Amino acid sequence: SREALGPAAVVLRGFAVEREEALLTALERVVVDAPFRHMVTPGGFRMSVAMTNCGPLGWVTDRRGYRYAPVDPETGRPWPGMPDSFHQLARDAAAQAGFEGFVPDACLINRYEPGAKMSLHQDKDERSFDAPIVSVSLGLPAVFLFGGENRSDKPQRVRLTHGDVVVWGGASRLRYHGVMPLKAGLHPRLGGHRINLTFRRAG
Ligand code: MD5
Ligand code: FE
Repeated sequence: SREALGPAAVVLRGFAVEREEALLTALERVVVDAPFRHMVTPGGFRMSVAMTNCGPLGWVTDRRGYRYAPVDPETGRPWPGMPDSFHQLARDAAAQAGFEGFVPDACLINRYEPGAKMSLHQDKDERSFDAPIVSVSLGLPAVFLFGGENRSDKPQRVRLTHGDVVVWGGASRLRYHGVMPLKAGLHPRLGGHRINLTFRRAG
């Protein structure tokens, strides 16, 4: 099914479910080369969400700031290649939401454990805001906060569960958003975690 969250934000409920085995097998290979790590914000706080990346560019944060980088600062090697199953899912979901020809060059992989959250923020480290962002939820459910153009706008709460894919484009691309602290639980395939794949055109 296809629900509009906003002017250019579409939830494709369960879109990734039939691809979960391919996605999770590919994910296991990515994290062998680029393990999950807790990055530090420019303000010196350790993020509660563990992250890694695949594809030509990876999003990183440290005391120097936020940026996209071609090399994993932890390993000194390029990020692992973007698996075909990831790339195809992102392309197919974007097309389903009306964005034909989406070619991501960055996939940020976020791993939430119980209590992990993401505070309200905007995604604005990308070179252009013309391309959409495709976000894939796997594992434990989360409450997503979908705010407005100003930090003070009261966010809508949206429950995202295993296999849900959201495509954010156009006017929604710069809206404030976040994730509420994850509630403990047990997902049959991912155990006590939520994984989010965030596909972007960054460079
Ligand atoms: C997550 N991750 O569930 C989310 C999914 C991040 C992040 O926010 O920056 O890693 S991406 C949700 C998103 C992206 C772009 C625009 C909007 C939401 N939005 O307009 O609400 O781990
Ligand atoms: Fe974000």
